[in-house]
Amino acid sequence: VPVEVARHHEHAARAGQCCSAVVQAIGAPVGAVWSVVRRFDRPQAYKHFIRSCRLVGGDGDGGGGGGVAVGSVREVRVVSGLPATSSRERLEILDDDRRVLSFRVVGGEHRLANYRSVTTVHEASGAGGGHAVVVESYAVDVPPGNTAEETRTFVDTIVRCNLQSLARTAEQLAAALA
Ligand code: A8S
Repeated sequence: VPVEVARHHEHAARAGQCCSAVVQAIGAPVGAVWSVVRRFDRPQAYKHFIRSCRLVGGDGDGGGGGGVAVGSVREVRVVSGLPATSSRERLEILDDDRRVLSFRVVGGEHRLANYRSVTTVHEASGAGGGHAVVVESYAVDVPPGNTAEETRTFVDTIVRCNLQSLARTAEQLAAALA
């Protein structure tokens, strides 16, 4: 992993915050994986806890080709059964060359204040090509009444589910295009 990409995962967790990272191997080419990850306007394509998503403005300028610009804000509605109903999230980094996406939570009804995450997609070495590794790291405030460990367990579970689902989605996409 190039050092300038690895640096994106060095979260400066402040007091009262916790951070962690999840790694997922995917049996699909990096291009297929990135094409799913980069769609900040369509997280529900693989994040199954998200029921719907709409862009609500922000200072992103839109941009054609099925993408959105840095500064765009999305509002996601969450499926029932979670301690949350909605989240407002701002796109912070979208780097198509290095395959880096980062967003941060700017509002909503949930307990993960100041959540920010960075997702990077990498070519898997070995395996004869056509495989990827995704790294997703985050930092978040520890909610009042919870410990850092409880918070990490909760968020790691969501992120792991999302990345497993991303793997299935990208693998199906790659198979359909083969
Ligand atoms: C993501 C990552 C996370 C999303 C969390 C951790 C969330 O959408 C869900 C439940 C919550 O309690 C918080 O990449 C929040 O989406 C599924 C609404 C933010």
